[in-house]
Amino acid sequence: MTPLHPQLNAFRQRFDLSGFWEFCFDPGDRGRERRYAEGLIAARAEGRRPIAVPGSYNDQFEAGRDYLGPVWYERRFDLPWGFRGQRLFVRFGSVNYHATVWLNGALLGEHEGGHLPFAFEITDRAASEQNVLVVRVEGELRPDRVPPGNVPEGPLDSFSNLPYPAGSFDFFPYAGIQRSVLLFTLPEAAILDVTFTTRLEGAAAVACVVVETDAAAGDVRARLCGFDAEVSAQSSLAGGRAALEMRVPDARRWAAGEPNLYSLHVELLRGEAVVDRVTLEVGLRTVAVEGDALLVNGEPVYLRGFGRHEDFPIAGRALPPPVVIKDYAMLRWLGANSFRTTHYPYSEEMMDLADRLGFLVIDETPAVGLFFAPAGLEERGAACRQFTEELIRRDKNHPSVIAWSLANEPHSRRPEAAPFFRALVDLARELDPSRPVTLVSYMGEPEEAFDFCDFVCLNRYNGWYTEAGRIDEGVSRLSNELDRVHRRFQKPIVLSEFGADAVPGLHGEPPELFTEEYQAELITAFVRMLRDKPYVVGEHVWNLCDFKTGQAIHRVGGINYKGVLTRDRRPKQAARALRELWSK
Ligand code: GCB
Repeated sequence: MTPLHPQLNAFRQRFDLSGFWEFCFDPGDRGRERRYAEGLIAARAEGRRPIAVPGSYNDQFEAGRDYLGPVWYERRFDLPWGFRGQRLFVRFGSVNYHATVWLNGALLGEHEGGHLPFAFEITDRAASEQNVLVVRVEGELRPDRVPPGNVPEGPLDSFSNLPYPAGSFDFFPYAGIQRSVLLFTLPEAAILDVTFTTRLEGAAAVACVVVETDAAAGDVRARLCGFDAEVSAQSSLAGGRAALEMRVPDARRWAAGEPNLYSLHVELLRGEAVVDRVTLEVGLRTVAVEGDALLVNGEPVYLRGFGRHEDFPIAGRALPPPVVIKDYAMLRWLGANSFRTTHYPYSEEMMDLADRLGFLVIDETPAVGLFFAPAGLEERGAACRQFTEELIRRDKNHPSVIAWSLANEPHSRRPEAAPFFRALVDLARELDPSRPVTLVSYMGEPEEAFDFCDFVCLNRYNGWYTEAGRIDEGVSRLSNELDRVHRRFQKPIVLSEFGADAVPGLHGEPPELFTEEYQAELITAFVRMLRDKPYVVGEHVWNLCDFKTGQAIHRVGGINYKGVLTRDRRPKQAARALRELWSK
C-alpha cells in the first residue's frame, strides 16, 4: 500500500531527492550483468551523463528522443538529519513505464505504469551515509501494456496508421522519472490512509472521515478548521480503523469558482499523547448525476474547459511549476471552469491547485487506446484495475475531482469490451461510491459500456476528420448524433473533445483547414449548437495547448496543433473566440 502523500510536520519528515542524477542509456540491456544496480554506473557505463530529475529524458539529449529501451538512474545520498531511527520510505511520483528500484544493491521492488505514485520501505536498508539509489526504467511500447503500443495490424481496426514511436495514442510517449522522488518518514504507529466525503443536510454539512492506521490500539481525533469555525470528533480504533463524522453548521461549500477549503487535521492518539498527524485541505461538496443533470451540491453544473497534456519543450511530461501556474491563469482567462486529465493522471501539484483555484476535474486513468483482442487482454485488464485503484487512492480526497474516467477511446467493437468495462466500473464504484464514473468514446465506436456509466463522454471531430472543410455539415451531423445517443442511453452527455488543428499564424478567408480562422469558427459553431441541447452538461475543447506527438503524416513537425494556445502558451484566434463565448 502506498501511504498518503508525504507530509512535513512534527511527526513526519520528507526530503526531495530531485536534482541532477547520474544516467545512462542501456540499449543492449547489459546493466544487470555490469552490476549498475550496485552503484557501478560511474565505473562501468559508457556514455554516462548527468540528467535532470524530474524530467522525461527524451528531449534532454539528442540520443534519447525516440529511444524507449532500458535506461539507468543513480542518486547517492546521506540520510538527512532527523531521519535516523525512523521508519523510512522512498516514493516515486511517476516513472514511465516500468521501474525496478535498488537501494545499496538490494532490490526494493518494481512498478508498472507511469503517472501514479509508488513507494518502498527502506528502514532496514538505508545507512546513515553513502546510500546509493538506482532505478532501471524502460518505456517500451507493447500491446499488453496500458496504454498499448506496437499493436499488430488488425486489432485497432479503426486506427491502423500508428505513429512513430508506435503508441496506440496521439501524444509523445515520454519516458523516465517524470515526477519528484521523495524520502519520507512515518512514526512507529502511523496514519496510513484517510478518506473524506461529505453529506449535505440543509445549510449544514456532515464531514465523514474514515482513517486507516497500523496502530494496534488507540484513538483517532479529527478536527475540521476553517472560516473561524472548528468542529471535531474522536473515536477508538477497531482493527486499526476508525470512522468519524463532524457536523458543520452553516457550511461553506466548495464549488467551482468558490473554492472554500477547510483544513482537516487527523491525529493518532496513544492515551493523551499525539503520535502522528496528517493534514489535508478538503472541500465540503457532493456530486451526483440525476436525470440529465450533473449536480454539484445539488445544483446543475455545466463544464466549460479542455483536454490538455502535461507537455512542454525539453521538460517533456514533467511540467515546470511556472507552466502549471500559467496554465491555470490561461484557463481562467479563457473562462474555463473544468478540464479532463487527458490521458493519464496529472501531477499531484496540479490536483492540489485545482482544489485551491476551484476547477472541476474529470480524472482519467492512463487507459487510452485500449483494444480487446485476446492476446495480452489479461495483462491490459490487470493494468487497468491497478491504475484505477492507484488513481482513486491518490485523488479521492480532492473536492475538484467530480468523476472518474476509466478509459479514453477504447476500440470497443469486440464483445469482450462491455464485460471488461462492467468489471472496471464496478471496481471504481466499490472503491469510491461518492463520484460518478464515465469513459470516453471514439467517433464511430458503438460504446455499449455507457449502459453502466453514470454519464456519457463523446470525442467528436466532425468538420475535421469527417466533413473536412464543411463546418456546418459537420455540426448538423453531430447535432443529430447527439440526439440519437441521448435517446439510446438517457444520460447526460459531455462533448469531451472537439476541435481542429490550427498552425499559429496561418490565416485564410474564407477559412480553410489548418488556419486559425477555421479552428475559431469550428469551435464557435460547436459551442452554439450545444447550447440548445439540455442534456449536454459540458464542452471540453481539444486541446488547451499544442503538444508533441509521435511522427505521423498528419502531425507536421511531430506536433498536434489543436491547441487554442501554442505549445508556449500564446493564444490563437480560437482562444479569443472562446473567451468571448464563455464570458457570456
Ligand atoms: C482524439 C484523442 C486525442 C487526439 C485527438 C486528435 O480523439 O482522444 O488523444 O489527440 O483525437 O487530435 O486526433
